[in-house]
Amino acid sequence: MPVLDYQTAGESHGPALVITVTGLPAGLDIDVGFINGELARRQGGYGRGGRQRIEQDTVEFLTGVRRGRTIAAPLTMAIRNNDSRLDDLEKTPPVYRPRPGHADLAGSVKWLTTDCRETLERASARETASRVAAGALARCLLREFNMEAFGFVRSILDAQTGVSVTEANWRELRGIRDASETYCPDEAVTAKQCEIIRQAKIDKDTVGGLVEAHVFGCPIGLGSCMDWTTKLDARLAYAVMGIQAFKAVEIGLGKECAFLPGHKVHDPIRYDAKLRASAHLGFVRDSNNAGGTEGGMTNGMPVVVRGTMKPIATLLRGMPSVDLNTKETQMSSYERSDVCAVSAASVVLENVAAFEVARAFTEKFSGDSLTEVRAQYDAYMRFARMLPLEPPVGVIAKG
Ligand code: EPS
Repeated sequence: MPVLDYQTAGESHGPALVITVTGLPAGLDIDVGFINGELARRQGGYGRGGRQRIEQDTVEFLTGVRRGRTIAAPLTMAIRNNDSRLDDLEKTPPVYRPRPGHADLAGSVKWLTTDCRETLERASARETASRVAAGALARCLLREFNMEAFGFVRSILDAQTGVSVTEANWRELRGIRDASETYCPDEAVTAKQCEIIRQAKIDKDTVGGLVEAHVFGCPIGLGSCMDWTTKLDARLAYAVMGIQAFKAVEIGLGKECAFLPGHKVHDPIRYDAKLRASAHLGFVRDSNNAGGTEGGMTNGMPVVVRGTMKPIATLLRGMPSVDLNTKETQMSSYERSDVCAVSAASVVLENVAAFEVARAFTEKFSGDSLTEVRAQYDAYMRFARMLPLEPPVGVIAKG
């Protein structure tokens, strides 16, 4: 049985983006409206460039679906590019002056060309539409088991919200986020972020920021400490660092752990029998500095991941660079781009993080059909609630 995985293909200005997803069980209802909604959100956010007015990203299912449900076959989705002109030399000319911060220089040398377009078409953040589609599809499975993801913008440049997200308030915050032009669940900070982006546009510059995602309802024990490649936090870090323009990733308290002693970092455990029906089985924490993972496994608290997006490398003012053909000093090339894509990146983070949780979920609860996955999930939760299954260590069985 294939494991849950995905691959993306397609150039920024080619005919389409194509996504292959393998390892979903049969019998899963696909919520196309939800996937398209996430694609539309990725296209939005204050500070986006002209491309998003041309595109209307929607997903088309090419394989692996019958009557709106998975059939366990490799599933392929396509997102057509309206701005498709890859071979048109006039509209898509070669680029010889690499942008510092972009893949242009390293890719051109790597593939032995001086035309940066050969690299940039694939390095472009347009590819993130594919990753959103894959993540949103995987969320159809997570939602069957009451797992939900919520992503938002924490900061743009120095305009940062201190809002704290909990299981109790995230739906309300989602409403505020959806009304925010920058996808920040804080009205006052949204206004500051818009002002920063407006100024960056005037300065012909770009700005980055912090984005955050929370995944709620994860049962204890997704991921594993037995092998470093199966640690969920490691997988999340890999997935997040794979998003275009990301330079750092943090789980929970993240790098702040370095500045605090143990008793202020680790989340005390208590048991509340009234809550044993929930995903955390009644093992409650009043703080979540661990970001929902300990030993690379979910601990019943929400999974919290934060990513740092650098400012986009395409600056209207240019950056000092060289012409790869003549080696003369030149300013870097400008292509239509965004002043700020942090809002879009929050949608990408939310969906790639959800995919990694779904991957770990299907590793623990594998099955050819959704019915079998559900049976496994229910059996595990039943056993976990029955603990201890054997006499606890130190207790000698009578007789
Ligand atoms: C993007 C599409 C791209 C850029 C941007 C994001 O389209 P185009 O290059 O045709 O304007 O707007 O890509 C980059 C930031 C980049 O570095 O390439 C998108 O769909 O998100």
